[in-house]
Amino acid sequence: MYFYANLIHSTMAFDIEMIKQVYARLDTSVSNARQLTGKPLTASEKILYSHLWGGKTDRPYTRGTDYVDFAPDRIACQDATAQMALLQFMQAGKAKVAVPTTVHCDHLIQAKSGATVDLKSANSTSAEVFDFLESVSNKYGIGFWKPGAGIIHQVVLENYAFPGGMMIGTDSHTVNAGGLGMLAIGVGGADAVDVMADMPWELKFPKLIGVKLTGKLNGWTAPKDVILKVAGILTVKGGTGAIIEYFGDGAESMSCTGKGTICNMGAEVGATTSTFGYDDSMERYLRSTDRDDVADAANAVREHLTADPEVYANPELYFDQVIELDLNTLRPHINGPFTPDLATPVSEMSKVAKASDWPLQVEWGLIGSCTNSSYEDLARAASIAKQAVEKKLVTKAEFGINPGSEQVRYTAERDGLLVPFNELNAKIFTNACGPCIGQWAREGADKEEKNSIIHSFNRNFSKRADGNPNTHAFVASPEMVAAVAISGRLDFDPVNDTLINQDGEEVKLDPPTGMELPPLGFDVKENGYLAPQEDGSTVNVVVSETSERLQLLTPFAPWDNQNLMGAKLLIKALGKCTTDHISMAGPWLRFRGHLDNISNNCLIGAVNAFNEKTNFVKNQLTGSYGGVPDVQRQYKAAGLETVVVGDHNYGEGSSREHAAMEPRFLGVKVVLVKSFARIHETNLKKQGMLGITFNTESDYNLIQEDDTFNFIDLKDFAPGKQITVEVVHADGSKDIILANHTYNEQQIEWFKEGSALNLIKKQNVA
Ligand code: MIC
Ligand code: SF4
Repeated sequence: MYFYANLIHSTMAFDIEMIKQVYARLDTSVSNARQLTGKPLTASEKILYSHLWGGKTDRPYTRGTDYVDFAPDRIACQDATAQMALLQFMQAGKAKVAVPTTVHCDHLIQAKSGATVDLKSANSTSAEVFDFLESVSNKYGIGFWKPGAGIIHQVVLENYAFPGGMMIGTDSHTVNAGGLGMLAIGVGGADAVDVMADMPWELKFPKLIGVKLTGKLNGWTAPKDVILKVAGILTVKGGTGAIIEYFGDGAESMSCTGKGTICNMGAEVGATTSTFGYDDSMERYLRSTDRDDVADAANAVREHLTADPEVYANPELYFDQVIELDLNTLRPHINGPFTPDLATPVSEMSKVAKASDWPLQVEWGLIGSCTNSSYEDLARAASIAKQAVEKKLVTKAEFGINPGSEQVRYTAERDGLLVPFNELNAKIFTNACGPCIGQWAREGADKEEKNSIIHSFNRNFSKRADGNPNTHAFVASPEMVAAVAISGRLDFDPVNDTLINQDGEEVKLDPPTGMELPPLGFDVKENGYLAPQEDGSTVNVVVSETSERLQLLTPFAPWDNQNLMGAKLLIKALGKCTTDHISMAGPWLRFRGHLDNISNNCLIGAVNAFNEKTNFVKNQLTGSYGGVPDVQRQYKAAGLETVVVGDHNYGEGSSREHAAMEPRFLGVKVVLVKSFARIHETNLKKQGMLGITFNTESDYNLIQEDDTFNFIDLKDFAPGKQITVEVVHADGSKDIILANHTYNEQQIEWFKEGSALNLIKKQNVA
């Protein structure tokens, strides 16, 4: 039986012994690494070198080149990705997970009427999935956070993250835990399965980007503006393959949850992760979240939990790239629409929005998501909402709020922070992802009208929040979201503009205020945590054969060791092709545990380069056009393998491995693109796909609609060796092009076996 573990651990942080062990080995591993590299170390390198699989190395690693095996301390999974991760883990033949692991139910809860009603309805619509996750967790020793407990990354920050630790999570925003000085990295489920099954976790040793923050945030500027600005500088792929390490007096002056916001949105620039060195703000946060034991243990090894002083004194000597931001002069920004890196200072929004023809009227202001739903976020946004009430302003847009966790919500309610929002008729949704992942029953969205919304989330890809391609979603800090929603204007600049109130008076909003932590401490009645049984061997996990939401996995077929000949082009995707384009979320989240059913969304959002339409590709067998999954199923039925061609940063965004498993399941064999986003590239490899890049980018232009591909030297697949692709056009003419790949020996084994999981199974049997 499950029991409420908060009764047991109330004076102790979760897994404190594991944390102490990590700290106990720091001294040796850090000095070893310093000696090997012959230089002072960044905070990131200290964490990397103290988490090597097997404990140590005898040579320094080359950043951006060497694949390294790591031993993460813990794993976090959310409901939408955990299903596939755990379905895979169930095949690995283990009795228990090898490292502390948690599952968080947060993605599958729709925001419609408000928390009470919505949670009840999610608990009934998704009962089958929640029950499955609960029983698998119970069986394999995994901590389970029930629906309504909160958003994975807030719950992790409040309970599990610790300075100097390394974790992986099956969600790209796992990186949020960098706010507490961790290296936390988003991965696909198959990567998590490796670690759950007591195997090393492999990562290319990242490059390092240093961001020096000087000065202090002031006025309307918030931590969010730091990352909105950095996103504008680095763009959606500028952080690829790198860890971003923030430092400087500006970093120290910021709250821990504010740091979390900055790290969280590092996912939007493609960074492997982001982090900060341990400082007082983190200590305050640990103590306030009832983890004095972790704070004390961290204080005892403080020097190892941040960079060596020489590094921050001369960052250009130790980082691959350095960016400097002065917080004194940083201004509030709004990013978007459709991409999180299009940064516009609020003061210029009027000009830019008019020139770009963005709808100026704002319909909704949404506050929440894992990136901005802390106590401080709610407090600062509430200070704006309160002014609106006091200054008799009528809110022009609707408000929706998703608190980050039950602990945040309970404490915020106790401290009266929700009162002004209620007075503005805001909808307080469940402590869950909600609109951020398209779980939003927005009235009228089906009319597909052009409109603007503003939110404090991290992603704003087309259709993401409400499914409407004409919704222009803008990203800003919670306090800016509040101000813009109150004014109802995208170009409202609270620093300079005034508003007219109910009495016809001109009023101005004062800059936000708000405590970083609750003065009376956090509190919660029922945190929603269920601890697993000590011995789960008798727990039965049931997956019904007729379920439309869950399906046991059938292993993918191994490679036949032959050159791949006669593969047809399925789609040549034009421009941005994120994981939302490859495997849409929103309504499709319900099929995340059923590979066959979810495959019906495969690439339906990708734009076909030949007709600029979505989900409309030529079937080379019949000459007719159809939806991508349908056409692909016809190729599969005909025994033909296929190729997907794509542009830059293919697979940007989420960690969802469905974006790799679906094409694999349907019979796509190769994804050939200009460049990949990190997690997606690994996901493809794990699932036994061939993910390769054009050696000459312009060769993308050679690919035509009726093309057939021959991979004429695939038999010699080897690390560092290019792959030759013969592209045969409809008129019989041919182009020979070269493709690059980043597979190492081990990853080629995955390809040979058909998937990484097949290899694990084989090794377990052996
Ligand atoms: C997202 O923000 O896109 C998600 C939904 O949290 C994803 C995970 C998923 O697709 O389930 C992510 O960021 O990894
Ligand atoms: Fe949930 Fe949105 Fe955060 Fe993803 S980005 S974990 S959907 S709140």
